[in-house]
Amino acid sequence: MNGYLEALQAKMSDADFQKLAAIPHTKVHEFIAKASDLCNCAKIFICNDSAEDIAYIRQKAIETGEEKVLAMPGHTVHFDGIHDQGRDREATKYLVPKGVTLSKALNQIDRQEGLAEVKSLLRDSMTGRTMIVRFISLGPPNSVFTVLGLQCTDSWYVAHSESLLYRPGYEVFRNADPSQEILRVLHSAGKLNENMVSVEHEKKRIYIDHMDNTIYSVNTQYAGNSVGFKKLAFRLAIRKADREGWLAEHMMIMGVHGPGGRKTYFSGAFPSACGKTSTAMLPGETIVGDDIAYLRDIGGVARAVNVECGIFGIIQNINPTDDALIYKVLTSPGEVIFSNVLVKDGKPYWLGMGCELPKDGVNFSGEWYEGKKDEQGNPIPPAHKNARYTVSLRALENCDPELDNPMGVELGGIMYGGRDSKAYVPVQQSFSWEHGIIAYGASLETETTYAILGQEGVPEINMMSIQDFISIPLGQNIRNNLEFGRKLKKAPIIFGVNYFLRDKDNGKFLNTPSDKHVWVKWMELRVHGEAGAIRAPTGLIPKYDDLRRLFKKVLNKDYAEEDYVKQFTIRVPENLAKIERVQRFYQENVSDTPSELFEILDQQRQRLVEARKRFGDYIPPESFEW
Ligand code: SPV
Ligand code: MN
Repeated sequence: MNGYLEALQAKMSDADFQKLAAIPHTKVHEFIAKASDLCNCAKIFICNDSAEDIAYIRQKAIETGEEKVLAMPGHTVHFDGIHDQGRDREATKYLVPKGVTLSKALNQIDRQEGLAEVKSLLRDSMTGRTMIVRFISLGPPNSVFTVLGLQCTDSWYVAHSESLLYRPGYEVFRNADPSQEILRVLHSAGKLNENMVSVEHEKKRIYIDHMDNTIYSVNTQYAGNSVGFKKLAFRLAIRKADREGWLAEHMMIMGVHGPGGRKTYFSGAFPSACGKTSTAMLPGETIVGDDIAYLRDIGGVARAVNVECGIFGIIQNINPTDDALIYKVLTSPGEVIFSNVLVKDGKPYWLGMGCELPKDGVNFSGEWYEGKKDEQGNPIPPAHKNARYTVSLRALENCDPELDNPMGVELGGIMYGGRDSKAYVPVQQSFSWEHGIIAYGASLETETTYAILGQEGVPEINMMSIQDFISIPLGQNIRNNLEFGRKLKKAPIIFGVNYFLRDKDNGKFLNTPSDKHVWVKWMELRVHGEAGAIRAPTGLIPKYDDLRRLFKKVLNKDYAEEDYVKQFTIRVPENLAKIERVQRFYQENVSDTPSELFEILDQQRQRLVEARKRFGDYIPPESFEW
């Protein structure tokens, strides 16, 4: 026994002590002992992932009032405070030692200063409470992809969410080589009000100490800030991947059915609220993951796993017509945690669910009634736009059977998608791996959404959709991606997608949400060389006839040529402006940008300028068919 275990014994039952003692990592004991001392918890609960422990955590979440039971068996609801409804960029900082700076684009604070600050906020934060310890396997267990995760939290809701979202890791820890690296998270919800909601939002801090593989999170409950293995440990995983030569990505993974019964796997990076989950969940296709993927070169091919095994998804606009599969899960018995929805008579309601919402109920602001206003006098909506649901992927009918394959799935294609109302066409294929990484991945721009606190609709660079999570110099990340594909015997084909293009005259969206299914099927054919393409200045774009056939087959829709022309017209001024913004961003913010980025974008500019000379500013796709 080491001194740490002994020190912990007083706060644990015999059973919990035995569970912890069976884990041979002194580092684990040390982390828990230091967390316990700092936060001054009354008790410690060790979860060994047994059915009993898992049920106990859920029960405690209900008993403490962090979750309330809803009418449907298995359903509960959790509320986050009015100022805690999304990931918080301002409060999230990287701790950097003296003399080191990460890219200017990242929020950072001196390590010593930051540690002192966050520790002072965590000090005694668990007085009178139980600290829950969870062991997680990020990625399938016993696989080359497996990464160990350890979280201490005083929130039963957070621990419960982890039961649905992550693979159990207790046995993995027990059997792991004690020298193995562990990603660690210490979280406290901080001071709570009578509704069990964190109140000291101005003292919310999420600090990333990559030198010690530890994340500190305090005075927040929103899962993106508190469930350590979502975006928190992801930041540490990006560094680990950088050191070890693989990729940790903000990507969904899906299987797409092609002709002759084949299935082709794709991964896709999209910033929050840009269609990532809804792409992964397209009916008739299969879902491997909707948020975080690890990619490795195995035998010369790119293989990927889902780091998680559940979904913390946006519930707004989920309705029986557009999202039949998930709607069914959300309205049937089974384990679901709703957050920040409206509750009336034990039933959850959300915006865009396809029926009328009650005029009163309970929501993230407490008792809610139509016309209720916030402190600034703005009307409070019945449910938050970023209201979410948490479910296990296994609850979905179309969960892919390869979810737990320790070797992952082989990727045929990779998509990058932003929220771009002006420039990029709905779908295009890159000319090469490098062109895809630079022109679609590194140039990914998006207009800000409600998933992040702050103003909406502002266009900003979101490199490979990991701008908020990147914990290494941005240029280094681009280089890692370029290298990764170059080393493969067969690199996945890279596509750029954009579900948010608008008509330049009337501002209306040019596509409906279901159209993405056609783009996905087109990409599947392209991976196998079974659809044609037109060489446009920004990439290889679909031919009308192929899309017409696919629209009929996939959606039973007649696709008008006029719509095709509007959607796939190359908008030269908007594309030139985009290149300008991207290059400026990297020039001004990223000192280690590889020169290849500027070269590839210069070539794209050149192609656009030449096309403009021949065809003008707005070039219908058929002009390039020669
Ligand atoms: C996202 O916002 O990208 C999410 C939800 O997937 S969060 O857990 O908040 O990151
Ligand atoms: Mn995400």
